[in-house]
Amino acid sequence: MAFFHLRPDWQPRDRDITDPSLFLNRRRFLKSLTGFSIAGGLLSLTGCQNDPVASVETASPPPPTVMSAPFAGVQRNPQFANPERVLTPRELAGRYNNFYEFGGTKDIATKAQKLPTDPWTVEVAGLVKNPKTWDIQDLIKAFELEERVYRFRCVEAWAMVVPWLGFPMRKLLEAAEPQPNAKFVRFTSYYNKDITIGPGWFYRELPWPYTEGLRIEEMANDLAFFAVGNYGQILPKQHGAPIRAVLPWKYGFKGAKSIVKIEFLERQPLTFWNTLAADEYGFEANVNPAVPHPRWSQATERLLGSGPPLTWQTVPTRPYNGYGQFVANLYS
Ligand SMILES: Nc1nc2c(c(=O)[nH]1)N[C@H]1C(S)=C(S)[C@@H](COP(=O)(O)O)O[C@H]1N2
Ligand SMILES: [Mo]
Repeated sequence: MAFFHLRPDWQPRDRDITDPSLFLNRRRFLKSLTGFSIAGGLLSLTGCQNDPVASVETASPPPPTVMSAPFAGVQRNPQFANPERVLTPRELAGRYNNFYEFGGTKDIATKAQKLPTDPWTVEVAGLVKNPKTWDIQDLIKAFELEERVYRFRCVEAWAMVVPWLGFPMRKLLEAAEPQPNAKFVRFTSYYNKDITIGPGWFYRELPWPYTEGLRIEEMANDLAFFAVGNYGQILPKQHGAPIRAVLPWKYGFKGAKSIVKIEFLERQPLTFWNTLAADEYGFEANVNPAVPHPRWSQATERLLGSGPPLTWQTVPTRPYNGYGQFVANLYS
């Protein structure tokens, strides 16, 4: 099946909707690491006022997704059909991205189009009975796909609601059969210094490739998901095509994009953000309104595109991003 030969019909727009205050924080942090500024354009101030009227914490589930050909017949999992919050418009989710390999600005949707996704393999390695290098198309065919509408929470205190297409991580775990001494998993993102790593030498100093990790029990949890599409279409490159992790009870940085390697390990792995600043980006990184980030509160979050047009609505942050019933027992 010519699955990933198809290109998403997504088109970048000229206007950037970066939120300056939050973005500058991380940018300042990156700058503080070396004392050099990241090259970048002026930030737009459009669309940053709240819409006090919009009711975004709605109880009605979003309408069914129109599935494009590769996903025809894929069903929404009824357990994850109602995020009790308005769906983020696809075009907003697809142009407000973090993908530092392509730079520190919010226009990486355009820059990420350089990512070569065909051919693509995912190596499953380390402490497993069945190590295997999967062709992405075989990997997708191996597991039944489903749709899940998840709340998503970035550590920068913005949030969105996205319908992802993919399969639970547990299915890959069962296929790989970790050995008893495998306690952690590490995800490694695509890295090619000639294609990625943003502007200038500064980026070469960061601990590439981007890596993230989980405890095995976290990977086995119902919520842990590999996404290969969203909004009924194959995953746009800026969202981490052709396969990325989605861990809705954790801050967004835990969800490594464009995964090329999945390794099972005995020890907790070093990860990208944790290596840069362990006090700011913990390994566990569960969404928690009671624990502020060292440089900002996590008590509330700003919902991307939650009012007309391009406004942000401030809503309370939920413990575990509202998924405590699934995961709280992992942390007792
Ligand atoms: N490889 C890689 N994965 C990544 C990142 C990144 O910079 N590189 N950013 C993370 C962060 S901070 C967030 S919030 C989410 C953003 O996902 P989205 O752009 O699809 O919304 O991707 C995460 N995964
Ligand atoms: Mo993030």
